[in-house]
Amino acid sequence: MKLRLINPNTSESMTEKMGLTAQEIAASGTEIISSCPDTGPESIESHFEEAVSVVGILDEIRKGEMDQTDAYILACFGDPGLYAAREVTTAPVIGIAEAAFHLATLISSRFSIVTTLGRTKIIAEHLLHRYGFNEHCRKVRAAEIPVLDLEKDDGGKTCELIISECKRARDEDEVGAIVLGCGGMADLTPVISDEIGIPVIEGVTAAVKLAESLVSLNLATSKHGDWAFPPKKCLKGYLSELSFSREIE
Ligand code: 2AL
Repeated sequence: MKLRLINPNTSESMTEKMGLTAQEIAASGTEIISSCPDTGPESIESHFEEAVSVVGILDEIRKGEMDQTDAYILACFGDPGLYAAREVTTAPVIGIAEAAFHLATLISSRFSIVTTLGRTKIIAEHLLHRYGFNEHCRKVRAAEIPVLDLEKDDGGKTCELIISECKRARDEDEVGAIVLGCGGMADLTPVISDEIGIPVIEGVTAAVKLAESLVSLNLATSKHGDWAFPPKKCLKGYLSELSFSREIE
């Protein structure tokens, strides 16, 4: 099967890194195609950056629809544009935050999230509420790392900050598992897991396994209900090129 991993930010190094992590965990018959939009923010740490990333994400879905994609992964922890993406394709679309929350609750009744910057905590909190995971999440924590610092070779300093915050979550929050709150942390999971000693769930790998499950079970995004294709209408200006709703229908 063919899974398209869309990095909603425009960092090519992060896209490549997440693609490699996804391919490593994927089943032998799964091909991971990783991509990021040409235009948009280089990292997503605010409501504004989330909002402006969505058109690029939908354009990557448009490209995927021309390439027989079996399922999509949105590899940013804010799951930007997830419901819009589900509207424009029948293929399953998995956001890494939602995927991680689901897997976490299957192995522990309570989890904490360790994300990047304090200002992104509210984004994770909105998602917990939206998806119905509030009861399961004890605390959203931030290691106070800008997303792009995860791309720097700093001799492991950034990873140490994440490990320290994960240890605080383990020792203070009464949780059985920790969810890592950024796609850029995907490759660090084995190192962090070894240090923490309780399950650490990371969204990119969680999403690969959920996408594979849905495709194997022949389950597609339902078009009966609010994820039906959007109504056919004229998109003006630069959005006129984003004509996938008409192509799909
Ligand atoms: C993210 C993420 O996963 N990628 C990005 O650019 N911003 N969200 C986050 N909370 O760090």
